[in-house]
Amino acid sequence: MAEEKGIQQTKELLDFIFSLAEAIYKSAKDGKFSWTDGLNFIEPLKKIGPAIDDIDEIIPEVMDLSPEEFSELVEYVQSKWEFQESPDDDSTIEDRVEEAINAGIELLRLTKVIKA
Ligand SMILES: [Ca+2]
Repeated sequence: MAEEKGIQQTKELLDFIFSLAEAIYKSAKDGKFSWTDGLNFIEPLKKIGPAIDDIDEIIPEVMDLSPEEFSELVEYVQSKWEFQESPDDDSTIEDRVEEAINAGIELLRLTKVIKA
């Protein structure tokens, strides 16, 4: 927590990415997408708005993450989301958090490019 930029925006980004992943997982679980699956996307959609507004703050914050801050993000994610362990997947929670951050940044960049 000693770093200047903190991790609040990054937490919000992770909230968005993991809730989006969960919505996709829930919707596809029965093998088909139906219009009622749209309800699963309300939560992630509520989170993307603020994240887009904060994009100029999120990127520097992510670039500035210290190892301690990253550990805190991993703990945050673990406390909020459940992870399925699959036998053919040896990726750690750390890997997933890192991938989620990268995916989130790319998605925000893309959104900004499309909006522009
Ligand atoms: Ca479905």
